[in-house]
Amino acid sequence: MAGNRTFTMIKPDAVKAGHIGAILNKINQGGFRIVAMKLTQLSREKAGEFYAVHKERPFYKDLVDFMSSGPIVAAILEKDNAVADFRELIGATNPADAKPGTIRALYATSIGENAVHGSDSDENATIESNFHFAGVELF
Ligand code: FUP
Repeated sequence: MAGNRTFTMIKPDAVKAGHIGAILNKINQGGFRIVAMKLTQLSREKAGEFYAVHKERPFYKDLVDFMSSGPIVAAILEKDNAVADFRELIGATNPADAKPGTIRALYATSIGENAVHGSDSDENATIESNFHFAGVELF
């Protein structure tokens, strides 16, 4: 079952710009079922923990500042081949490289403020889902 789930966040830029509804629509049209979802805001500490893998990268501080700058929507999504199919739906990390019609091509403004997160492996999907939804009922 873990292989059929991925974790996403609609990031502060997209929430602020009023794109929650449009992005959820793309997610549903892409064949994903929402099994958990919440509107929340990450503290700097929690954002730093979530992106700890990037701690040594030059963009880490900006990333943590940005991800804790406003509300996000966190969700767990279910579909066959969820991780890979969702990465396809969101497009490349840099919206300039994202295929037309992908969520990042439509709604991201820069590589740093790129509208959505999608897990990059089944293992990380589980870790990231637990990070936000440990103990929460999944539907
Ligand atoms: P992705 O898996 O597509 O979200 O991309 P990464 O895990 O490589 O990067 C995570 C986040 O770090 C990105 F969403 C935005 C930020 N980032 C930058 O700000 N600059 C970079 O050069 C790479 C990533």
